[in-house]
Amino acid sequence: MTAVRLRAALSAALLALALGACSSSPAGSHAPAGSSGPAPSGARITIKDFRFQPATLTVPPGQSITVVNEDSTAHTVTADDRSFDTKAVSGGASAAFTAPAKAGSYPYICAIHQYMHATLTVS
Ligand SMILES: [Cu+2]
Repeated sequence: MTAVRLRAALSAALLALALGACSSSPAGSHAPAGSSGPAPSGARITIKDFRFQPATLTVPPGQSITVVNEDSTAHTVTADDRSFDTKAVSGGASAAFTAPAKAGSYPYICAIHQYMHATLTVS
């Protein structure tokens, strides 16, 4: 008899614990997966509103550069001299390329929207 009562009390306590754990976990405290992982250690170019940000970026030779396209249309990061070219990066997607090994100033455009200009400086 007492064993049955004990078990009932136990399961009630467990239920309360489970409910408490549930309601104490704030909804939406976690960022959606993929949108904000650990910050990449390399450089980054963000494309937004048909503009490269920053418009001028200076990196060491061979630096890995992440390109994040925050527009809804595809863009590219294409060096005028073709020393780098991400090809089309879909809207909302990201890509990466490696900065040239040779120091210098590398103007680049979006090959799809050729009025989009920016410069990568390697030094
Ligand atoms: Cu574009």
